[in-house]
Amino acid sequence: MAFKLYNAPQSTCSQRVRFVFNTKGLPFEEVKLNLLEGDQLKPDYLKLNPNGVVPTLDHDGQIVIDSTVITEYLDEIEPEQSFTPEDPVKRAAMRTLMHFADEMPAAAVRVPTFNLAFLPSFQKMSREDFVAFAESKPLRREFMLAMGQTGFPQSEMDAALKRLRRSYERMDAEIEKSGGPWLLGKEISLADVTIMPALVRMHDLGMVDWQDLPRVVTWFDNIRAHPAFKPTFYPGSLVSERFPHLRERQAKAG
Ligand SMILES: N[C@@H](CCC(=O)N[C@@H](CS)C(=O)NCC(=O)O)C(=O)O
Repeated sequence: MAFKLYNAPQSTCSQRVRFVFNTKGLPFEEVKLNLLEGDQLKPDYLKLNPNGVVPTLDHDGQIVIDSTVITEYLDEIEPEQSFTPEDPVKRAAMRTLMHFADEMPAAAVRVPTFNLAFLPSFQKMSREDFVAFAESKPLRREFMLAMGQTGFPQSEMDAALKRLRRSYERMDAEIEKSGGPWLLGKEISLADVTIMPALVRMHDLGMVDWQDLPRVVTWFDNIRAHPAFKPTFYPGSLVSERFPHLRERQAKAG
């Protein structure tokens, strides 16, 4: 079995898949795409993933796209170290939380990420190049054009931060209901893996807003202590490592 993962070190969706690979100890070849240079929009890549995003899995020539689909696929073909509960009702609860993670924190985290991490790179582009880059994106065209080269307005930032806060509160309620320490109870599941990168990103941006939710604090400590965490977030996986202006911002904030 040969696995090739087209991904990007700092991509939150890629991090979900790397976490599953690393937990299972499955060797995989990593093809690293530079998303700011548009590797994901090149014709050969679009043949693999018409959405023009990472990650994409090539498993012995079979292509699987979409991070949550890939993580479920990996769990099906390699059930050792399973992330999926046996009980169908619990499976359904896991998938519900995976959908929630995609719709709420994973979508909301793009606003602070783009405004704080990526915007300076887009500001260096000419207006024409920026619009052409945005328009070449199958999935994120309108998102990029809405951000423009001045960034999302404060009202959008505030709304995204509120959506993130409600996501942490939802996590807190789920952990309380299941008895923890993970979202569905004693065993880590794909729900935890799916939601994880949004919290890592907010932590990386210096915008932690869950300190008053001790169950979420413990959850975050636990996932960072998981053996798969370090190999997943290898050096260069954090936006603060890639963009020096973020380190300056964090240093100023103390
Ligand atoms: N639903 C997709 C979303 C993938 C996605 O948004 N990937 C981002 C990185 S986390 C990307 O490739 N962005 C490139 C772009 O916006 O051009 C998945 O879960 O795989």
